[in-house]
Amino acid sequence: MEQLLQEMLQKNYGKNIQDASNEEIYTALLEITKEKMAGMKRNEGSKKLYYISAEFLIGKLLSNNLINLGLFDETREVLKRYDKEITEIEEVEPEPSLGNGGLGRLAACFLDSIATLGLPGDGVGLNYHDGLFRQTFVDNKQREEKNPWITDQSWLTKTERHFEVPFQNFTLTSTMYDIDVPGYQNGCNKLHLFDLDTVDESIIHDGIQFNKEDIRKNLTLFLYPDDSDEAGQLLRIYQQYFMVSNAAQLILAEAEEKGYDLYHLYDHVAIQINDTHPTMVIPELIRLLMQRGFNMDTAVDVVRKTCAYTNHTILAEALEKWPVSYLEKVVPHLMPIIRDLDARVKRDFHDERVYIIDGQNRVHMAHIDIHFGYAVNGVAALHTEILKESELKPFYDIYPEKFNNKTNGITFRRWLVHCNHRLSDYLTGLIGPEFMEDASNLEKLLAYKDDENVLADLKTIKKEAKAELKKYLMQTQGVEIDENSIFDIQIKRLHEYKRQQMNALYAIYKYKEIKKGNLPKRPITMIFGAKAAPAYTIAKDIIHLLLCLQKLIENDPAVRPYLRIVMVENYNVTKAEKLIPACDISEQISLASKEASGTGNMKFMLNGAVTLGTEDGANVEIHELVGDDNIYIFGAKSEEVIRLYDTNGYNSGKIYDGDAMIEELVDFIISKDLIRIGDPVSLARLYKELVSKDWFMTLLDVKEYIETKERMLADYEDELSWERKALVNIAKAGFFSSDRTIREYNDDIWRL
Ligand code: F58
Repeated sequence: MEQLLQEMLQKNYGKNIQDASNEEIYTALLEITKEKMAGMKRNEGSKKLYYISAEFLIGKLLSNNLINLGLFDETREVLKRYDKEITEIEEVEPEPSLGNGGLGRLAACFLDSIATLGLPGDGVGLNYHDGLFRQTFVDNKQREEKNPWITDQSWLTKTERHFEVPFQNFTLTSTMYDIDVPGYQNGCNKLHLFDLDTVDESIIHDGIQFNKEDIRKNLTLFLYPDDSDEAGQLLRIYQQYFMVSNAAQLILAEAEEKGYDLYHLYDHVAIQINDTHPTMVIPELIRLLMQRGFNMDTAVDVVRKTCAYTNHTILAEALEKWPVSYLEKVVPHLMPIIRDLDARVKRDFHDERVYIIDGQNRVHMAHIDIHFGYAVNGVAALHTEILKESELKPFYDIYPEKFNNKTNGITFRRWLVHCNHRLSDYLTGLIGPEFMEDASNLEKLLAYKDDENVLADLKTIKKEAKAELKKYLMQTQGVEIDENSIFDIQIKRLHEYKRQQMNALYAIYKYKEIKKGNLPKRPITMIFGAKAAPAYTIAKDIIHLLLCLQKLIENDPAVRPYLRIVMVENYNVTKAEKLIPACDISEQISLASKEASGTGNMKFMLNGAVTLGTEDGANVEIHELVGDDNIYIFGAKSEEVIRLYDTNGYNSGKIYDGDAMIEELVDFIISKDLIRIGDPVSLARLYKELVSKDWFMTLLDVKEYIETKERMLADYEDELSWERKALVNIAKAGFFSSDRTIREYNDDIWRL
């Protein structure tokens, strides 16, 4: 590596390592890595997977690619010899802004595991120039800015592949960009990102505003552009069709290049539809096969044996339903096919809950996936049960054989080896390196459960990570935190069902206790990271509340030494990698039944944090694995929550009126103390939402939440027993390796 780096720096800049800047070293390493990946063997086979997804939240790639190529340690050593830190070189790399949350990060973990297992499988998505927005805080509120990430030297390689994508009045020519996905000690796959050469970033103004009608210029500017009006919704349909038409054309082109018989496409291709955004790939493939001479029945049959669908949520708002009139405007050539599919369903089933086109002339995208795909999976055991027993019950009754569970996973290369090399090195020393190949080997750690030296080492490792986070927050946001405090962290999309507002009520509780003189044994640092969708008003109000509380406490010398709130600006993968190793308490407090799985919960556990959570999503499986002693569970169970929804039995106002403590906490949102700092309209709106609606039942669980957190904080003081909990969590995390998840997808669904 030393020689390669010297040569590259000489060639590019006429410099040696000693004199090169971090930018120059980064670029040289990028080029070296790209060359190495270009020379790698491709994962091949007679059947290939195409994972189509609107999001791929891949994070920075340099370190991970080096790890998977087996070059990381060597590179780090070479740089050290020249007094350079690889972590500082990495700072130069922009983070690709191609995802929103768990769904997109899952897709990225899956690409890593697919390549690592040697399976032929590529990702297909869009090359958003400005990604999801970049978040800044102004006047204690979220502001959205564009988030450009594509630079001259990047991981993207422009290819010679172009496809013609037809829309109602015009046809667009796409360009395919590729990012190599190297497996860990295995072959390489690709992420294909489609784009338009005519996209024009200069049309963006005032944050993230732009002309929504100018499709040639705006198509791939943003992920999830504002869809609060018709033009915005049409733009999303344009994006989705552009993505899937390119995917379908690529799939057929590759199959034809290999000489496959398209009548047996399913022997050579599996298509995974990640959430409903890529659903139009079904009618599009049918259309393209019919262009090649298939009749409709045969095309439907082939496509049905090729496509599988993953559901990531039971929230109605995310199950897309497009008005027929919108589809007619954007993709009129798909409508005859969609109508034909609808007619088939209406012919075979007399239950309007399973129709594709409903009585209000809306097309239910998930229904297309379920009828015209061969597999439907949920992403954690509880979630899949809820799909089968309530949300998708009418479909489960028709097609029980299609439904299956695939509990999510995370790649340990990024979420342990890369983000927490101290812990990973230590584990390797203690239990050997086999866990890198087969994560279930982490259980060997259980042998040290009562070894005080090991427990003390784990504590030291955590402390070092906390000190590092402290440094990072000082450098990036100018806030100074106390590394001896308890780090209590909630990082995830801002959504009412995830209940950041309940955590805010805890902060209010603690603030008031401290004011009364009930000081905690140890200071608490509450850390949040979250972006709110730009049009989601209440989510933005919750961010405002958190920022106001942060300000209130910062300026209160009586409270500040004991309680801090830090809202991390522009939370993303890079920041998650710094926060997770430093965490003591992992907040997983969604309303039971609402969080399909969660994956942050797995990352925290793997890094030795203890979960404070509800019986929701994958928390249920974490609980089963670690046992009652090593997790803190509270709150209503999913059956109760579902019953409350079904019977209209929840009334937050009643809880508020009937409990003086809850009333006091909620009232604080509109107290003089906060109104002085914040926007009275925003705070009052949130207050009103909680007392008069509270759709995600914050007040139902808040008391038990506070009690459980208090117990947890007290338990933290018993050092050995806390570290034992951390150890058990690490040891039991092996199940959540995405290598396991992908093996299951392959065994049960893809059969590559
Ligand atoms: C997430 N979904 C689930 N959706 O919420 C989480 O429980 C699960 O672990 C994860 O998928 C992976 O299965 C998610 O991130 C979105 O970001 C939506 C995208 C479309 C707009 C609405 C949000």
